[in-house]
Amino acid sequence: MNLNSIANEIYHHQKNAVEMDKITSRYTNITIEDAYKIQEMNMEKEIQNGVQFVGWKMGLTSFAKQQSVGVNQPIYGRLLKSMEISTEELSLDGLIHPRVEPEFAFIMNKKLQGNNVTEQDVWQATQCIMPAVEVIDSRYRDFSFNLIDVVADNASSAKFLILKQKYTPDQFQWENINVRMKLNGRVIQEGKGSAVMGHPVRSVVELVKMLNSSGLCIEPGMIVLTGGITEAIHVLTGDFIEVEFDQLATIDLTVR
Ligand code: OOG
Ligand code: MG
Repeated sequence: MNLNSIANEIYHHQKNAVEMDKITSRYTNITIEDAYKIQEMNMEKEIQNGVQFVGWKMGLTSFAKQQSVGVNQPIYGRLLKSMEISTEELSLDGLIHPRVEPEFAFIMNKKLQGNNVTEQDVWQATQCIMPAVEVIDSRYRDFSFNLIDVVADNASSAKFLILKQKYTPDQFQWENINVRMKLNGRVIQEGKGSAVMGHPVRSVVELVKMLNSSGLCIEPGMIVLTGGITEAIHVLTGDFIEVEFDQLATIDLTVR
């Protein structure tokens, strides 16, 4: 088993938007550490190409998300500047079978590192919180994978959109914010901030601890997506998605 060649294979499928078979069905000895290593190797390729590494995403931090993909523990992935979309138009070019999910984005202004980090530490390092939408797109056939597969595929990262409106950490009780996703005018997912580990701030705490076990950290200026609040919804060309964050804002997405 050669991690470099597995990383190259996944990278090819990410870049060409072609489905692939799970790596765990072919490399039975592969470990979760190998999967994070593969993720890192592929991010290094992007950095070599001049793409900026802008932050981290947590995934599978809510029961709804864990249930929907059948993986029952949180994972993290890497966010690149090239994944960010800034208009409320979602192009499906380069995507296989995308899904959209509501998230909170934390913008950090201090370094966060170590195994003893607390919620208090995270609040002190949070510049602002913004409503966000993540577009995930597993490179695996039928969007089906296990823990190791999805980590190696950068936690299904594809695109993300962060609203311009910035909120200070103390402006709302984030665990009480209700979120609704409408597809073509019909509500199809509903959730609440508390769906993310009881409170989205805990997702950032958990991220710092997970990163620390690989000698990594959150750097000042980085974005952290704290994980889908509801299940993700499949989108097709022509769909209109409204993601409503009560008391905050609505993100409209037109799929092209
Ligand atoms: C894995 C990525 C999960 C989230 O917010 O839970 C994720 C997947 O569902 O494909 O981004
Ligand atoms: Mg997500």
